[in-house]
Amino acid sequence: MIASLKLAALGLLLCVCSGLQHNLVLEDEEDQPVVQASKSGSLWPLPQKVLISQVPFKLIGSSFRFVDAKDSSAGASCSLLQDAYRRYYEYMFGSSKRQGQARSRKPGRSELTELQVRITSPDSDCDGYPGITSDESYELSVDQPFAILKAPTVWGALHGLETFSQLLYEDEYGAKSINSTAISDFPRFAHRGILLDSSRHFLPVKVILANLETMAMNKFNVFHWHIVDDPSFPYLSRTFPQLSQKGAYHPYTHVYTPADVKMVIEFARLRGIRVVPEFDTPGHTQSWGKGQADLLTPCYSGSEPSGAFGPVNPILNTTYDFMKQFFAEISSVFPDAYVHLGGDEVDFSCWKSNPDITKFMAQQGFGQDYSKLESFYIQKLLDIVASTKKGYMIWQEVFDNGVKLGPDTVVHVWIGSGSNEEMSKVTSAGYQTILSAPWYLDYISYAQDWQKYYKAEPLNFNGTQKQYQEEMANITSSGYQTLLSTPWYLNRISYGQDWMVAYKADPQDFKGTEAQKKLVIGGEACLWGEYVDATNLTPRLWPRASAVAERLWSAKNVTDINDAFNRLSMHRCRMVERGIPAEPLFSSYCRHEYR
Ligand code: CP6
Repeated sequence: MIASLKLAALGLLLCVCSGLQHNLVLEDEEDQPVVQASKSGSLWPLPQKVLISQVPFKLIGSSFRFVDAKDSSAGASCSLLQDAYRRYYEYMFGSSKRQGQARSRKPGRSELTELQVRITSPDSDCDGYPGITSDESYELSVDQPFAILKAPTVWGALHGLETFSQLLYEDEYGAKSINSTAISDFPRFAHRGILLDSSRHFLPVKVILANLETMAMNKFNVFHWHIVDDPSFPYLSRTFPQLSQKGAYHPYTHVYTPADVKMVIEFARLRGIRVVPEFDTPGHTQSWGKGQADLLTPCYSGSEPSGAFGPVNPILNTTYDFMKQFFAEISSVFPDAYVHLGGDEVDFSCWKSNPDITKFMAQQGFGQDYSKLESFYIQKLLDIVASTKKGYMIWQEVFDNGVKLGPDTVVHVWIGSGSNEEMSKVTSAGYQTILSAPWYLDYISYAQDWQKYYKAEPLNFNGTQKQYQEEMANITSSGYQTLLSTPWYLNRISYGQDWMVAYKADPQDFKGTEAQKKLVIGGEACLWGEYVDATNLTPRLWPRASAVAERLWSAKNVTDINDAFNRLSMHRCRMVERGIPAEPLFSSYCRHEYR
């Protein structure tokens, strides 16, 4: 038994990406991973049920084919599937140009030549869009004479193809094999998202597409597009083109045209990913004001307008006329059943300064409670959006302020890492919820940590504080020269393996009933854009977001951090091999380094 496990482990060590030597020398032995091959190879996120045998089959690019099963409800006419076959063929065997002649020789006895794909439900969803209720399950059997992938819909088939490609491994001569395997898989949570912010910095479409591609490798299924915010308005609206003309960083080069948006949505669809756009109001709207007069509240200094503007002006009818037209467009441009309406971080100071708002507050009997005014606005906005037949997501403040929400509203929890008290509150009120609080991937050491480095002073070591300063004092009092590096480790935002913190957070880890837990539909990793643009977005996001991917897909009890480390290291090398500049987890190497 033990001998056979060792053999399996050896076999797996030969996997495509496992040219990794984890010779870890770490400060905190207990928390840290040890050298070991996972019995699940390089699978990430880990499927619900996996049985990998020790029986290997050879795979040869020139004779291997993806084939639509005869009784499949989606075949050659399903371009989504055909497109996916091409993608996965290239991932597995490299660009088709390098492949030699077609099947001229007879396949060997232990060779696998076909993966048959069968969509079992009469409606394969090939030409539709994925949604919150889509069936993403699949079953994969790798055996002779061929492998079989069965899934009710194309969405499950896409996940199955990714898993199949992850089973492939390479020996030291580059020969590819796959072991006889049985997998039955489905996600633990239906909403598994990534938030990208294209307002703080413009993100070229190319970067967005590369991240959708990587999301598919990690079985993420929601792209939460925080498309506009205070600094810029890059969404080119057909109805209100002046919004981006005036509000984008540049009216032609830093905008998403209708064609760009279409491309993003279709690219995502072909990978089973929903695009949920966020148009955040009434706060975070400075850029809206540039192209839409009278939309924002004029702030006052004393009895005069100061020239500054605050949140959306909630007391004008024109505001709601605008929102009606604007969200009518949004609901037709974005096919997903949900839009995210924001509602976070509303600053009341400008509203407080404005005499017209003060008068309105008195008329409405709101007293000094500006969250009542915020609720007044949101209430009207929700009714407008509901009339476009869309569901909506909102940040938790909207719920906290007691706004009456539609029954299918999704409350997005982002405040307070760790303790999930808010999840408990939201679900006991009967609302669906998703968690982001522990997954601010930009929040490791949020803001300008260069200032910390800048402020550190090598000669400031009389007395107190930092250990390194004491050390400097010791060394120099013995008469030696020294130079300082301790406060200037710039290679990591938060030094060490911070993916583990994300990995350990569980959205359902709060006190509540089973009915409450069912309302937790998933989570999102957020990469806010203040410190991120095309130059650093991808390595900052991956593989740290992969930790979130496994938490949201795999079974609750998949928590072995050593096993996760081993699989994730290999998964990261696989992303690198596929051209994604995902950063390393720790000292290691990949067989095929990033080029
Ligand atoms: N932008 C918007 C942001 C944030 C939020 N909304 C944010 C706040 C605090 C942190 C990170 C991000 N930058 N529109 C809050 C949801 Cl730490």
